[in-house]
Amino acid sequence: MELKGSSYCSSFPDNFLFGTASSSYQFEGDILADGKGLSNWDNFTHSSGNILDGSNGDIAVDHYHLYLEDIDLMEKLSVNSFRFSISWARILPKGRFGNVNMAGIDHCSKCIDALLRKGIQPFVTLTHYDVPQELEERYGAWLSPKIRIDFQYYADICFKFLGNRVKYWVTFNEPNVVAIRGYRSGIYPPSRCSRSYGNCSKGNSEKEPLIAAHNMILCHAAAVNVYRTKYQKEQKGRIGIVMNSVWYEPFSNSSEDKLAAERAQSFYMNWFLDPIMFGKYPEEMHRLLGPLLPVFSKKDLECMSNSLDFIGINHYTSFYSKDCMYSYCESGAAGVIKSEGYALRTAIRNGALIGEPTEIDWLYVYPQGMEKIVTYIKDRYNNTPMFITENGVGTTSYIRNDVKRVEYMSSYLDSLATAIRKGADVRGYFAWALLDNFEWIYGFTIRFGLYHVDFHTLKRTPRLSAAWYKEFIETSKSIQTS
Ligand code: GBH
Repeated sequence: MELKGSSYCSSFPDNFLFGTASSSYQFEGDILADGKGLSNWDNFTHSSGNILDGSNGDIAVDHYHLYLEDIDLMEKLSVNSFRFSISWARILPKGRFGNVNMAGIDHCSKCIDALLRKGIQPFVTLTHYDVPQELEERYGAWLSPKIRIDFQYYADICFKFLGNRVKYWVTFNEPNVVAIRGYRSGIYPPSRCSRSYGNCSKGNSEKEPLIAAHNMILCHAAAVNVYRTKYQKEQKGRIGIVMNSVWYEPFSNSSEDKLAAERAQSFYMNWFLDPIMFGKYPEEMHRLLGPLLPVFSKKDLECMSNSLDFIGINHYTSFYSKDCMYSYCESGAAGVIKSEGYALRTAIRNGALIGEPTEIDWLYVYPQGMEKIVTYIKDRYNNTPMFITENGVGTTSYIRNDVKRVEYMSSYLDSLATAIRKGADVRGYFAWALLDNFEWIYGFTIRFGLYHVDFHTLKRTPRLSAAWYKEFIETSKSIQTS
């Protein structure tokens, strides 16, 4: 096998976590097993027209039953960590309005024990897009401040029953994507948006993303607060949040485009990280949104700033960012441009793409973006410990000899190694994903796995990238210890 990429020579710090990532809805299946309640995603995928191939996560890749087999695959890959999420509705089928489902907790407990027996650290997310449908129906989930009580209660239960074995907790996966896709474009549940932004019958694309985000930030802070006051001292774990990150490269050298790229970051990632770290929204958001931006009360602020131990970064792609504040932008509805900080996101400049296109419409190969986004976060957030909680590339074809995926991972890891050598405190990397799985609105049409999954027989077969990743990890570990 030919192994491309100079990252072979770069060493990662001692105790660096190399893992693969997953999420409950995309992997587990058996959505009614052992007393589980329905989630917003169960509800959404069962309404027709929402998922490209009409599929759903009822079976997904049956990880709920095949987890021991999957952990064996991880052992073969030589990974020392596994990122997965807990399905909130398995633990609390009706949120705080019903019982704690001990069968759901037992299942998580068994997974964690099985991982630890193989020396694989669990890296556990509390919500990866999914919430109990009950909470959506009772009070509109993220749109209501009531969700804080539910999320804090749920987090407390997870820490209580599982926290003695978990050293890494994540409150949210990509709350920025939840806010944008659930409440601005409406393409994720609860499908809310204004007509001018998408195709929804109810919602307000200007206000609701901001409200949902605000409540998610408060939920995050509440969960961290419970962890720190009740559990952290004894359990000795760390807690953070995972953001979707895009590197925004200024469209030109003009100061207008540089400011636009800065605003794009503020309206996407700093939107959450600034309040969590500094107790306030980015200055640009205040300036451009004015009274639309929700306000933190004095009491909220008490438990908010510095409310994380690490920043999780999902990074896949980069875009150019073009100014629309000082100059006129022809494309994009005026409202959309405003809600993205008057910065237009585009992959093309003077007829050339920012990077090699892939079979995924939003994903361009721009490995330098990895070093740039990590360095950006390091500088803005005082080199808070970071984990690359997702990175990878998808294909629409069945391909087993996935040379493109190997090239992608190799070049992004190389770029990450450069950031680390220049001083970024990055402590782990998780490939998305261990297996092909249910890719949200794309259903089963996009494959991100190091292992191919036959969606009929559910048989897992390693791709070239699995062998490559294994060798990469083993080489890095041997450099660390030599
Ligand atoms: C991650 O999402 C998810 O965490 C994971 O579950 C998923 O399977 C994986 O990536 C692969 O897609 O329209 O403003 O949101 C990343 C999905 C899709 C989020 C593209 C950002 C574009 C910007 N991303 N999207 S926006």
